[in-house]
Amino acid sequence: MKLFRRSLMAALTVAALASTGAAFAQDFKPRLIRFGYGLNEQSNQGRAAKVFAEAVEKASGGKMKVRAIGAAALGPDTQMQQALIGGAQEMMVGSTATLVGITAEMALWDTPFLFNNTREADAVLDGPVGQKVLDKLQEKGLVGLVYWENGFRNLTNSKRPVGKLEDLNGIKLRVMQNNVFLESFKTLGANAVPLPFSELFSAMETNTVDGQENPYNTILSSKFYEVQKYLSVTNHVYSPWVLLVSKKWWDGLSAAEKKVLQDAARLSRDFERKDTREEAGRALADLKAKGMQINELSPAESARMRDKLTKVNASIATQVGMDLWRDTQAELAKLRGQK
Ligand code: TK8
Repeated sequence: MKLFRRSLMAALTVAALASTGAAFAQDFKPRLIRFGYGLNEQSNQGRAAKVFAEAVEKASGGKMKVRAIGAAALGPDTQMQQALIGGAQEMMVGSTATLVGITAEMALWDTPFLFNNTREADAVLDGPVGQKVLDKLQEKGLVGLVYWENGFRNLTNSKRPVGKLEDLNGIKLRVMQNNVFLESFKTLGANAVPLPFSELFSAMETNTVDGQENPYNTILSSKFYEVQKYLSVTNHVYSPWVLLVSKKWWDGLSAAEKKVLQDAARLSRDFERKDTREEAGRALADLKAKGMQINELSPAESARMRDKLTKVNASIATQVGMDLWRDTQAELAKLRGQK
């Protein structure tokens, strides 16, 4: 009996040691965060991803490691979103527009001419309306941390300068994969084709599509000037990017680890917006130097485009819910000092 007890004790000690060893090893194995994004490393998205990665590593004392993987190497936005929901990938940054199929409220940001400037965008996105939209992601298995700036979108194509609505007729235009973008550009008379961003360059190169719309920064960093001759300044919508975490993975983090990610996310947001705006300020001259032909819409034609696009507002309001729509309009009115 005594002997039995002694060997049992020995066995327990060995087991205890083994489990302490395992816990020890786990504590010192850094948490690996696969962070995917769609643009290349030299883009504003790539630069900010690097800032985020460094901030996480520093604040966690090396216990959390971000492996930033760009150029859609982990798949286009929609594929990464599913990987996050399933827990196969930890984080990503991507367009809010491609999230609409998962969280209908994201369609709010696709409202044409919603923001007049970046001050309005920052205030609404970082305020209660922006937070309400982020919160909606949770029930779908995603945690939204912050919005980055993709920017005001402008048209490019290989056919002709777009100076008025009618110039869009018959132009095969790639749009982001969502019904608001599809409806908006159909309304404007273009032949709108939804396509993932990762397929866009080669689609333009092979003339599968004639054009696309994106902020100056992206037209530059993705070298669209190599396959697009005309750039028409439309500023038709402001696109945010959103920093997403897999909720499945997030729920297993300690409060301290969550804070590291939240703080780094805010830091990366502030860096990203500043960097993006600086680059956008120079980009038009750079694109001209690369050989693009740039035209602005006259105020009258710009107004016609705006008018025409108000048609899609009703369906966006229905999609996101009337309360959210009204809250947004009220916040904008307050920002514009209209009361
Ligand atoms: C990059 C995309 C891109 C977006 C688009 O993955 O798809 O046109 O503007 O920034 O999210």
